[in-house]
Amino acid sequence: MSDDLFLRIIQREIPADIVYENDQVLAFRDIEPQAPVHILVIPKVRIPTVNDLTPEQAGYVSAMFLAAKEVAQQEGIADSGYRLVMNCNEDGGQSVYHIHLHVLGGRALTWPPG
Ligand code: DGP
Repeated sequence: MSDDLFLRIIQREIPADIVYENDQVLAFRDIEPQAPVHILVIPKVRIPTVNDLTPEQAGYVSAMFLAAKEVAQQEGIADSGYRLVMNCNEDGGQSVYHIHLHVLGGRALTWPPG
């Protein structure tokens, strides 16, 4: 059994509310939503943090952004606006070590973050 929680979601070992999928990425609702729409977009390969990204994996990063755009349209927040966030390591607030793009929207979001 993998110790990578999000790989276990990809492998359907852990249930998730999946909203989008293609051959490179999976998107599902965050279990602790911070906004009316809070979806995580993840690559279907294990990349623990942004620091681990290689040039060969760049296609996954573009696939994540394209999926985020699709999800925002699906959720009806593309025009009102949304935020894409990726946390890295402890000071960045990362808690799951499989890179993920947070898609947040459905309300006005404050800036700068705390
Ligand atoms: P981060 O702190 O940037 O690493 O974000 C991790 C997010 O993952 C956090 O918002 C909560 C979410 N999360 C953690 N465990 C699960 C889970 O088992 N299922 C789902 N859907 N989301 C999870």
